[in-house]
Formats: sequence, structure tokens, C-alpha cells
Amino acid sequence: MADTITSVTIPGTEETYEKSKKYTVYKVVVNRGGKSWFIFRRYNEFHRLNEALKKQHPEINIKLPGKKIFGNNFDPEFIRQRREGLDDFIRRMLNHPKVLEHPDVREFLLLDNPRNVSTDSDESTLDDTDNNADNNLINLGGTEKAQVRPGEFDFLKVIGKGSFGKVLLAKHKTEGRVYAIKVLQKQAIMKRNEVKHIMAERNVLLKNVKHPFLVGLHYSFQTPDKLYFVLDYVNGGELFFHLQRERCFSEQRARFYSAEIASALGYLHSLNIIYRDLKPENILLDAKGHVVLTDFGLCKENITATGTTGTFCGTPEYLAPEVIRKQQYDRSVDWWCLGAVLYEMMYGLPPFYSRDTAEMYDNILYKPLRLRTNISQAARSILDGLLQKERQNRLGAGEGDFIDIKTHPFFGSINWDELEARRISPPYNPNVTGHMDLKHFDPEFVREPVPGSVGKSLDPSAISASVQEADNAFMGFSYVPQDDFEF
Ligand code: ISQ
Repeated sequence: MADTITSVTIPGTEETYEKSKKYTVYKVVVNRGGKSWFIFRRYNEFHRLNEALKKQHPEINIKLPGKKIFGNNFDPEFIRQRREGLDDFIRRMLNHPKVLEHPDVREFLLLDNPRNVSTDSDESTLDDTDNNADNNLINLGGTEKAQVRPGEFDFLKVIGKGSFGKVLLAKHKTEGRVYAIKVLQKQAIMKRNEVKHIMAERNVLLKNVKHPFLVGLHYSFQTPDKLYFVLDYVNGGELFFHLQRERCFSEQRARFYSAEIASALGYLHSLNIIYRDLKPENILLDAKGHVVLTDFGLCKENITATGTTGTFCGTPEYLAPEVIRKQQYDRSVDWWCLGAVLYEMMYGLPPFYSRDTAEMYDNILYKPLRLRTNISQAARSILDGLLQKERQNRLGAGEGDFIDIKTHPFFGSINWDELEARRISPPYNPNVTGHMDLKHFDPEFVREPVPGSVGKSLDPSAISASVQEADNAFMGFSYVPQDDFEF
């Protein structure tokens, strides 16, 4: 679905441009059938619309924020409150199907402007199964809090990037709590024909996934163009950030991390979820040093077997042979990835590594695994089992799944109940000072400014609209220190 933003001229009468008549213009963002556009309206236009509606539909009693009789109408706090009131007005109005037939409403929202009428081609990229296609909504299941808006958060820093969007550090304005918010662009997902992935994502979210070593999803919400996942903020850094500094880990340390990862994967399998592309950047440490996997069931990045990196962000070295071949895969794909992580922790480089990506793919597919003898026999045995190229031969591929991993001699010293209760002391303490401590995050991301559009508030419904302060391009019209209404 094309989510085109059409430009609309600002309606104005002569006095609009008179120097002495300054007023605030509110930006109304309208979304319908995958199209979004904005229009600029003054308070008195809302007022006129409300009067017309009251006449024709007296039964619909929606309150418009009142006029301000005294004081400064350009006080930012007053404007903010009024904007919220207008936003509320427009949302409530759109809850009544009848109002959309009212010519004044259609005119106000420019619904019949030819640029805003959806054409078939706008929706040509939609998956047939997406029965919410008309209004660009994705069913986020039980985690969705429809009333939450991006404006409730201060977006502070970019802390991660993927091909569909970003992960941002954000602080809830009233709760004061800090979260990692994953923001996915619906349009990017649609363009890459990834609607099915999102559907898979929805299905995962419906399952109420909770595990000590999986990032916690607090809730999700959406705007017409974006999906937001409000996640725990985990600030011990990427596991591989620490590995790079130390080159390789002791066997004991590698055992601890791989056991926590295996436990999380086993849990996902018990819910019939396959992680599929476990990769270094998705393995984080929390403030105490426990593993936290991110991105399970969230959008998988678009990985191609050709080695092209056009849409692929990150390292491809953990791809299992069947994924490279685009063959059928099952949960044993995750045990391959576990083997790859464990191998890298022990030897300092991924198995089958080559700087040349095409050669690495070739190695993964055809090169026999070589295990140097500087690690224990049990470690070599588990790596050999996990890194079997034929998935049927892989450790964990049988009925037992995670049980076959758990009971391997390499994990002989692990008390799994203690481990899953987070009662085994992590081998390394990331030493973060608090929630806001960003010292383990890649400075390249941390420096990046938060995109301005992230915090913009839009709300979905069959036709949805939200009222925002006009952005910079129209600042000339807003916040002008004068009177703003002229009835
Ligand atoms: C939580 N905390 C830090 C970084 C993250 C990256 C992706 C998903 C969740 C995260």
C-alpha cells in the first residue's frame, strides 16, 4: 500500500496574510486507505465545523476546546492544550460514521480532493490476507494499547538500526521510565512485501512471550505510518561488543552465555516460534550481565542469499545452510545459530568465516568444520553437533529439541533451574551506573539525532486524523505572539 503524503495548499483568506492578523495554524494529518495527507486549519475553522455539525447532528455532542477570552493565545502551554483538545475533537468526530457524509466534514478534511482518493494501484503491494488493508492498520494483538501516542515519549537517542526502522531510547514523559522503542516503517515493510512477516510478528505478539532472557515487550501501538514496540531498555551492551574487546571468552563464560541463549531459544520453540536469524547484534547483556535476546518475532531483516547488502544490515555469518539455500527450515535452524555463536565465543571468529561474503556462504555450504584442539572435547563435540550442515543430523533436530542440548556433556555443570531463575552469577558485570548509562552502545548510533517524525502523533481508524502543531515549514504561522482568534 502506498502511504503517500500529498501536499495540500494552506487555505487562507486575505486576512491570513495580513501582518496584523497573526494566528496559530494546526496541522491535521489525515489517513485513509493507505494515503496520508495534511491540511492546515485554524481554530475558527474547527469552530465553524463544529457549529455545522451541531445543526445537522444535534445528537452528536462532541466538545470543542473553548475560546480563550483573556490572556495570551500564543502561550505554548495554551497551544499544546488546545491542540490536544482539537485532536480529541477530531478523533471523536470520526468515531461517528455518519459525520463522514457531512459535506463540511469532507471539505474540512479534503476527503474528495482527487489527490487524496485511493486508486487500485496504491494498494497493489498489499497482501491479500491483510484485511485491515483499507485503513493501514496492523493487528498487533493483545499487546496493543490503541490510546498510546508517540507524543507521550521523549525520544532521546538512536540505539540501534535495522532495515525497517530504528530502536530509540525513549523516556515516558509522565511515568519517567526509560524504554527502548522499536519503530518500524509500515511503508518500508509494505514496499518489501514483508506484510507476511508482520503478520507473523502479530502472531508472536499474541502469544504473550515472556522469558528471563528475552527482551520484555511492554506494549505496542501504531500510527498510520509506523509501528511502535515499547521494550525493556537493556544497557549492558552487545555481547559481541565485549567479545571484540577480549577476542575470545573462557569456556566457562561461553558456557554461561550459550546456556542462557539456548534456554531462550528452547522456550520460543515451546511456543512454536523459530528465531531463525539469531545474530550478534541481537544478543545483549542486561545491567547485571545476563543475556537478553531482542527481535524475536519482530520483523526479520530482509536477508538474501545472493550476498547483496542492499537491504541487509548487519553480519550474515550465522546463516544456516538451509537459509542460504532458501530451503525449508525448521527449529533446528536456531541450533545452528547457537553453534555459530558458541564457536565465535570460543575461537574469536565465526565458523566458516571469510572477509569475502560470497566465499563465506560457500564455506557455510560446503567447507568441512574444523575444530582446533585448544578447547575441551565436550566443547568440540557440541560444536560439531550444532554445526551439522544437514539439518536432520544436527543436535537438537530430533523430538527432544532443547532437551538434547541441555543434556549434552558440555552443559553438564549447568543447573538449568538455577540458570532460568537468573540465580547463576554472570561471569562479567557490565558496570553500568544506571538506566541511562549508554557507555556500552555504539557511539555511531548514540550520536545520531532522533528523526523528527518519530514523535509525531497520528491515530489509526477507518479514516483517522490527528492534530499537530504545524511543523517548521509553517512556523511563520504559529507561535506568533498576538491574538489568535477572530470571530
Ligand atoms: C533494548 N535495549 C537496548 C537495545 C535494544 C535493541 C533492540 C531491541 C531492544 C533493545
